This record gives sequence, structure tokens and C-alpha cells, in this order.
Amino acid sequence: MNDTIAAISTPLATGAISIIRVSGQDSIKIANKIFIGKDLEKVNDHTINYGHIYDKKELIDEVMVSVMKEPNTYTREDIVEINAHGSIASAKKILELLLKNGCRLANPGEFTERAFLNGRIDLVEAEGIMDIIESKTEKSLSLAINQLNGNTSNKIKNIRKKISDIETNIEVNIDFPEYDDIEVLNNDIIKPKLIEIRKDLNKLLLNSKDSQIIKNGIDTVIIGKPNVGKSSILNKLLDEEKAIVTDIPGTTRDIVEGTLDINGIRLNLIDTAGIRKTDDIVESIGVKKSISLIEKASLIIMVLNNNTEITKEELEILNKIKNKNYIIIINKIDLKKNINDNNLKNVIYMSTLENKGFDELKEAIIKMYELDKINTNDFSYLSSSRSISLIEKAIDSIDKSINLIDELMPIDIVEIEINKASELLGDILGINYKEDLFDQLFSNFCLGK
Ligand SMILES: Nc1nc2c(ncn2[C@@H]2O[C@H](COP(=O)(O)OP(=O)(O)OP(=O)(O)O)[C@@H](O)[C@H]2O)c(=O)[nH]1
Ligand SMILES: [Mg+2]
Repeated sequence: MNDTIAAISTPLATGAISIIRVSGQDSIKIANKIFIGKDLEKVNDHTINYGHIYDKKELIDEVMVSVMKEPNTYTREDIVEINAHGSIASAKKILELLLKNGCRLANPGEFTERAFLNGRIDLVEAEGIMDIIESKTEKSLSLAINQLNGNTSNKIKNIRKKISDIETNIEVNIDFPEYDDIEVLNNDIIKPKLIEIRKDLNKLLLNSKDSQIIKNGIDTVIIGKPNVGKSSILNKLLDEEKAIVTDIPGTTRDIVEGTLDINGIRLNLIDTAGIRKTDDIVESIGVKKSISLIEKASLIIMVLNNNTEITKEELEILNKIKNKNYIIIINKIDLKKNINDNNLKNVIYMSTLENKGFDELKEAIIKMYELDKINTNDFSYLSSSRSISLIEKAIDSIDKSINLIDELMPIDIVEIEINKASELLGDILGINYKEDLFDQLFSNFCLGK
């Protein structure tokens, strides 16, 4: 971390300006070597300075240079930011000059990694920064900013504090065993606290899962046999003739996509080729795609025809989706009912021809994902799958410790599980992590951040 790093922080595209960022103990000295204007080593802290970048005698660009001295900077190191005119060529040339004069090219996310290693932010906040960069909707941006404010980190710190209070309680009891009735201590004091911690953790986990939905939407695939009306349903939902509809089975051969907003949440819809055995090469590739999408989707909408009996192939698909989030649409209810739907669950009756069943479908999705209950005020969440899986493990440890108390196990055995939960929460914040793991985590960031 003693070296000085540099990278182009703006996208490599033509724009009004490009920013080249430098961080490290020599950043001001190195920038000064290529800058003609005021002496950057003498200018006031946190100032912007007008001048020119030169490669020996050759003028490269007219620039504004920000000089920010540690510790009040993004990385807590000296930072120089060169605002150049927005050509890719000049930004690259300036970067090249910086590298020639002693900087090292930064790895993706290395500025943020330094902010973390220098103790300015914790891992949850770092992940919040990544979320801000990747936000696509206003709702997801406001969530990410909330996370950056340290709200989530503070929640986790509070829960860890509660755990350490329990640990103190246990230690006191082990060291001064005048409490002879350990069972009373376990059941009356420790267990209620553990139950409260479990509740806190659960809330955080549920919020985290909701946040995935808010950010990414719900990946939804419409499947079924040919000609049941899948594309007609997609078109009606999107209010657009996006997919071709004909009465010829096998009309859709490739996937057709569209997005729909339900309660402020994006539904990423995919219409697929009707599933059947076929000798047509193109169609059979489409069918394979349909089947593979079943695995990847979060929600499966399986369409059946009200007018025909359920086939063996349809039963196979129903069996495939039974453990996933699914909704069955029985379409064409304007025609005579020949389907036996006695054993089906999650059924919506629909007629695209008569525009029936669409409100019911939306209601079912809202209910299934509890979209009406997602509350973005005071919303703490964890955004990475890394931290979500750690929180799941922490909940598991708390559950185990509660079970051990119920089984009247000795308190030091209970304590092992409680300790584990606290360590897992520490891992979420990045306490006691190994450095090589950080490199991997931060490499998901973009260059120059
Ligand atoms: N009577 C009636 N016909 C419908 C309804 N929905 C769709 N159809 C007709 O059913 C036929 C097939 O519709 P599509 O939407 O192309 O069916 P699909 O499931 O996408 O078919 P493939 O792309 O071949 O897999 C068309 O002629 C539609 O007009 C409905 O609710 N009632
Ligand atoms: Mg179709």
C-alpha cells in the first residue's frame, strides 16, 4: 500500500471531461512533474488548480487539477484528480505519463479497497458504493445511499454488541459460579436475548432478499406447450405486439423479452418457444432454451389450455417446477372447459381474447413476493451474496444455541455457537479478514473506483 496508484475514473468514452485519479503518498509529487501551472506541492489543501499537462515539451491537454491531502479524502491518502477534456486519447496519454513518472496502474476497485484498509469505510459500506454505481432505478439508488450512510453497518454492530453482552454474562457466570442455578440463567436471561437477536437478524435477511428484488426485478419465464397462448399473454402484459402470435403451433422459436412494472418492482418477462418434441432443428434449439430457463428464473408462469386435457409432457413440466415459485395460467376460458384442474395449485383463469385474468395474475405476483409489504423507509440490507450467506449462517448459529439451551446443555457449549454468530457478523463488516480475500472482493468494482 506504499505505492501510488493511478487510473482513469470516468468511462472510456467521449464525454465533456475525463477524470484521472491518483492516490498515494507521492501523488502530488508525481502529478507536479507533468503539470505546468502553480506548484502543486505548495498549493492549499483541497483546491482546484488550472494548468496544462505536458509530455516534456509537447502540450497534452488543458486541465483542472484537484489536490486533496490525507486524511480527508476518499482513500485517506493524498489524492490528485486531473480533470481533462473528454477525449479518450488525452486521458490515456495523461495516465501513461503518470505511470512513466512513478505511479502504478490501479487494480479495479483498488481506491475503494484502500478506503477500507485505511479504516474509512467497512465492507458493508464498500458494497454500498458498488450498489450506487450499479443502481438502475431511483428506488434502488435511495436504498444504496442508505447503506452507504452506515445504517446497515450500525445495525450489525448493534447486534454484535447484544451478542457480546450475552458473552459477558456467560463469562461472569463461569468465573463466579455463585449463580448455582445455571438453568435459570440460561432460560430467563440468555434465551430471550437470543430470540431477540434472531429477530433482528431475520429482519435484515428479509430486507436483503427484498433489496435483490428492488434492484434486479423478478426474472419471470412464461412456459408451456405450443399454441396455449404464451405470446398472447406476453403481448397483453406489455401492452405491445412484441411477440408474433399465430394459430400455428411452434410460432415462437427464440425467446422474446420485455419488462413490466408491478408496484414499482420490475418484472423481467421472457416468452419462450412452446415445449414439445420436434424434428425442426431451429425449434428444438428453442425448446432446449425454454427448459434451461426454468432453472434460472425466479418465477415460472406455466400456461395450460382450458380447452384441452393436460398431456403427459405438461405433467412432466409441472413436476419440474413444483419446488419453485410458480403460477399456473389456464388460458382460453372463453372456450369449452376440457381440462381437469382438480389437482392444480396457484391457478389463475385467463382469456387473452376477452381480457380476463390479468388483474388476478398481478395480484398473485404481489402476494407471492409480498410486494405490497416492501417498505423502503428505514431499510437496512446487505447487498452481496457473500454477506447474505454469512447472515444466514449467523442465524443458523443462533438457532443452534437456542436449541442447545432447550436441551439443557452446559453453557460453555452454548457459548461456542454464540461466538460463531458474532464472528460471522464480524466477517460481514470485514473484521479479521485475510488480505487476499479483499483483492478478490474489490476486483468486482470498476476500474478507477
Ligand atoms: N380462444 C382463445 N384463443 C386464444 C387465447 N389466447 C390466445 N389464443 C389464440 O391461440 C393461438 C396461439 O397463441 P400464441 O400466443 O401464439 O400461443 P403460444 O403459446 O405463444 O404458441 P407458440 O409460440 O407456438 O408456443 C393464437 O391463434 C391466439 O389468437 C384465448 O384466451 N382464447
Ligand atoms: Mg409464442
